[in-house]
Amino acid sequence: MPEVADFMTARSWHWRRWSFHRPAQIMGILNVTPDSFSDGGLHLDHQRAIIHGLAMAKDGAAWIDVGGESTRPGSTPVSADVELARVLPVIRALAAAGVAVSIDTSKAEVAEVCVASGAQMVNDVTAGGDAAMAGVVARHGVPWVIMHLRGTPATMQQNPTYSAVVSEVGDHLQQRLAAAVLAGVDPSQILIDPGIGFGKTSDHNLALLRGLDQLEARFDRPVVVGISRKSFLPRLLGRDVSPAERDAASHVLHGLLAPRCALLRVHDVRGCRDALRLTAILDGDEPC
Ligand code: PMM
Repeated sequence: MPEVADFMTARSWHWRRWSFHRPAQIMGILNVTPDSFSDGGLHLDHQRAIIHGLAMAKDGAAWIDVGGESTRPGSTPVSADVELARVLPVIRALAAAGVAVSIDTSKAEVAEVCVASGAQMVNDVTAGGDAAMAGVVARHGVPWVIMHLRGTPATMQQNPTYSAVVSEVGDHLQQRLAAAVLAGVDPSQILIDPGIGFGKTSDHNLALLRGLDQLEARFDRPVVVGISRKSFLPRLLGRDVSPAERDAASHVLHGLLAPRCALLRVHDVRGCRDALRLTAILDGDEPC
C-alpha cells in the first residue's frame, strides 16, 4: 500500500452496483430540518424539498444526501419518528425519480426504513454510534459513510484538542471500521470522512484537509469531505461572512479538493460543478 495517495492518478473503488472515484463527485445536501446551520427551514415542506433535490440532481449531483436531524454545534436530537416523518416522503419521491439518495442519520431505525424505501447509502456522522447500525448496513449491503466526530453535536466544539489530528482521526475511524467488520460489514462498503467542523478547530480542519492523502492511503477507501459553508471559512477569511455568502470560498476549496476525495458534500451544486469543471480543464482531465 502506498505511504500517501497519489492524487495525480485517478482512483476508483467498486462495491456491488456502486462506484466511487476521484476526482470527486458531488453529493447535494438536502436538510429537511428547521434548524440546520445553512439551509435550516428552507426545505421543511416536502414538496419544496423534492423540487430542490431534483434540481440538484439535474445540476450535476451524483448523490442527494437527505437529513432530518440537524447536527449543528449545540443542536438537540429529535426522535426517530420525527426524523422519519421529515425525510421519508422526500426519499421515496427522489428514489422513484431515479435519483441516488443517501440518508444522513445516526439512528439504525431510521436507516433501516429509509433504505427499505429507496435510499442507496447511509451517511452516519457517528460512524456506528448506534450499535445496531452496522447490522442494518450489512443486511442491506449498501455503502456506508463513517464520519469522525468527537463528543456529540451538543458538546463537540468545547475546546477540541488533539496532539496529531490526522492520525488520531484515522485511529478512531480504524476502530469503527473494525467494529463494523466484526458486525458483518464488508470493508468495501465503507467510505470514510474526517468530519470537518465536528469537534475541530480551524487548524485541525486545515490539517485534515492537507492530510487526505494519508487517510486514503491508510484505509484504501473513498474519502468524503464536507466543507460547504462551514464556520471555519470566515475564520480563515478573517471576516464575518454569513453561511449563505460562503459559496465562493467553499468552491475555491472544492476545486482544490476535487482531485483528493471521492465525494464533496455541498449546498450549492451548480457552483460546485462549475468549480470541478474548471479544475478538470486546468488539470487536462475530462471535464464533468
Ligand atoms: N456535515 C454536516 C452534516 N452531515 N455528513 C458527512 N458525511 N460529512 C459532513 O461533513 C457533514 C455531514 C453538517 O452540515 P449541514 O448542517 O449543512 O448538513
